[in-house]
Amino acid sequence: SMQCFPSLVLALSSLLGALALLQLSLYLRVPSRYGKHEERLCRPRGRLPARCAWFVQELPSFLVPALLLALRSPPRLEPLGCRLLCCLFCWHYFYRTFIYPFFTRGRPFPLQLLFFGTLFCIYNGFLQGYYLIYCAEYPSDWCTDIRFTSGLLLFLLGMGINIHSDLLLRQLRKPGEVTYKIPQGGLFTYVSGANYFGEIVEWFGFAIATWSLPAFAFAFFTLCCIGPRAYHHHRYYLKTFTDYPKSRKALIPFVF
Ligand code: NDX
Repeated sequence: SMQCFPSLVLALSSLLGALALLQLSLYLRVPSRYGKHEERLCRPRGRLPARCAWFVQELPSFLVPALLLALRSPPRLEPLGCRLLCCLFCWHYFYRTFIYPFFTRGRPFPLQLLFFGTLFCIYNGFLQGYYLIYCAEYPSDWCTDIRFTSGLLLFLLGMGINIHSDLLLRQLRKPGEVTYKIPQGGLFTYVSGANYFGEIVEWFGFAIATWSLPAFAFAFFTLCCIGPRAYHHHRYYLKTFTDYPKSRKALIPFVF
């Protein structure tokens, strides 16, 4: 049966960190080509409805750790920390897989990116799940440790911001509409990438709560992936809407 190989965790986490840097160098200059940044030339044949695309792409990040958690024999009852943290990860991806796609009013998603997105979700789902279920060791009072409690708080806060902001974006469109408007309300009052800000806070909270290399690597990946995207969204809005609120920042309220 499976066991912990620390060198595997180290290798997979390092590769995730390297992918993060690759993304940063690619996407600082040009945004990844989906949603409002898709090039007009793209043929409709190369796309899948947003609903299917997000479901397929994010499913492995829920399924892989959930299966690892369920199938481990003997089940890992101790310490509580590992199961709880693994459940947090699955909880986010339960939302992203089974709830978010069914309400999205997004444009069809490019198949090529869907392919890489799915690969990424398999990879990361395995890394986080495998680490928490087979490798992580926490003292029995981890749940009262300041890292766990503050990290959990940040995770919940970030998730709240992310879900609320996704909802505000969705309400900008009637079903079937694909036009872009100026997001209003919630954290959009302060930043153009409110949903991204929430997601980034969420995964740094998760990293602090798990205090692990794989989780910090993933938080860093998230920052490098959607941080530049928030900046490109911001530039798009400034270019498109002459009445765009001048005081609004790209990603971090009052700062950047
Ligand atoms: N999926 C994470 N890299 C990504 C898909 C793309 O979960 O090859 C990373 C995620 C993947 C990426 C994923 C990994 C890296 C990939 C990349 C593609 C290339 C890249 C594979 C897996 C790659 C290397 C080089 C390393 C191999 O029509 P529309 O779609 O624009 O409509 C939008 C709508 N909307 C508006 N409606 C009206 N008016 C406006 N002004 C509007 N503005 C937006 O709202 C959408 O329906 C919706 C949200 O749009 P947007 O653009 O704000 O968010 P989006 O980027 O679609 O993300 C949706 C949610 C969001 O909450 C975000 O935080 C989360 O997913 N997310 C997204 C990406 C990654 C991620 C989280 C993470 O890293 N944790």
